[in-house]
Amino acid sequence: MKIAIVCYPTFGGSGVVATELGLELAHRGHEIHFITYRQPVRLALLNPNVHYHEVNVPEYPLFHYQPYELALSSKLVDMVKLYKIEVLHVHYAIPHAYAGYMAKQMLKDEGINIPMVTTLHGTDITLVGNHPFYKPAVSFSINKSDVVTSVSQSLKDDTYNLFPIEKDIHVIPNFIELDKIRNESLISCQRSVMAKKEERIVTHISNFRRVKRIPDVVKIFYKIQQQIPAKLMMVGDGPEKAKAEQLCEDLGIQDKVIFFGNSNEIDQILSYSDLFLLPSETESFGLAALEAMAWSVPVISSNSGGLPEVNFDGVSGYLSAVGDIDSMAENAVTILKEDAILAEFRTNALNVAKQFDIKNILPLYENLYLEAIKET
Ligand code: GMT
Repeated sequence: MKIAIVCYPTFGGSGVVATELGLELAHRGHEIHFITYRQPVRLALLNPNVHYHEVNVPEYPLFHYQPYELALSSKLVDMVKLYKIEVLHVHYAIPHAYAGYMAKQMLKDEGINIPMVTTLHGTDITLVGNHPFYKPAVSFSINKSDVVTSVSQSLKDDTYNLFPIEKDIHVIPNFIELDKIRNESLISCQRSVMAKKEERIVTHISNFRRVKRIPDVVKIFYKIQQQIPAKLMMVGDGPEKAKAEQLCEDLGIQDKVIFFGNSNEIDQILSYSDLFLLPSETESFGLAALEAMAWSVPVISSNSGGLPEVNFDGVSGYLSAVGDIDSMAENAVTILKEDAILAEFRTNALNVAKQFDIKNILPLYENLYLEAIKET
C-alpha cells in the first residue's frame, strides 16, 4: 500500500509511535510518505520505501498566526496526486485530522477518493482537544474520519465521554520493536559512569509538562534514596524542568540526580536503569513505561488513564493513586531492596512488554487500511 503518515516530528509519544509504525510498514514493503513540518526525530531515511515531505508555511507580514493547517492540507493534496497515495493516516487529532479532512474534500472535487485513518493519542482528547476553542473542530474531524483508532480502551472511553462521537473507535495499543532492542545489546554499558556499583538507577523520561507531575518524581526519589543508595536519571525537557532542578537543590539531593535534557540515547539509559517512575496525572497509554519494560525495567506509576492497561499491578511494577507519593516510594523500595525481587520484576516487565510487540500490533493497522481502501 502507499500510505501517507501525518504526525508531530518532536520527541512526544505520538510522533514516536507514528514514526516507528511507518518504518515498520516500510520494512514490510509498503511505500510510506511522512508529511510534517520537520523530519521526525526517530526517522531514518535509509530505506527506499520511506519518503519525507516537508510542509513549509511561507512567512507573510499579514499572518499573525502561520496557517499550518492550510499548508498541510495543500501538501497532502499535492503528494496524494503525485505519488498516488491510497490512504492517509493522521496521528493526533489537532490539527492533523482537520487538515486531512480538508485535503480529502479537495481531492474529492478532482475525482479522487482517499480514506483517512485518525489515531487519537491522548492530550488531543483529554487536555488540548477538550478546550472549548477546539472542541467543535475536533468532534467534527473525528466524525469525518473514515476510521478512528485510540491507543487504549481508557482513551476510547474518554473520547466518548468528552465528545459527541458517532464513529466506532478501534483500540490499537501502542507497541515496541523488541527485536531492535535485543539487537542493540551491543550498546556500551555506561552504568559505571552514572552510578556506583551498589547504587540503584531510577529513571524518568518525559516532556516535563505539568501532566507528568515532575515534583512527584523528585519527591518519590527523595524517599527512595533515604532507604536505598540510588541515583535518579531525569531525561527530557519542558516547562517543569527548572522547578525540578530547584526542588532537588532544596531537598539536598542535587548530587544524586542527573538531568540529561532531550536525548536520542533513550535505549542506552534504559539499558542500565533498575526502575522507571511515571506518576502522571493522566496518561492515555504511557509509551515511555512500555519502552522501559521492554528493557526489563519495572515501572512505578499512577493508576490513571491507560496506565493499568500497560503496567500490571504487582507484576511489571506497581500502580498507586495519583499523588500518593508515599505508596509509590514504598513500592519502589519493595522492588529495589533485594536483587532477587528486582530480578523477578525485571523478567515480568519484559514478559508484559512482549504482548505489545510490533509484530502483533502492525497487522491490526494493515487490516484497517485495507478495509478503509475497500470501502472508499
Ligand atoms: O504526554 C506525552 O508524553 C506526549 C503525548 C503526545 O501527544 O505525544 O503523549 C500521548 O501519546 C502517547 C503515544 O500514544 C501516549 O503514550 C501518552 O500516554 C500520551 N500522553 C498523555 O495522554 C498525557
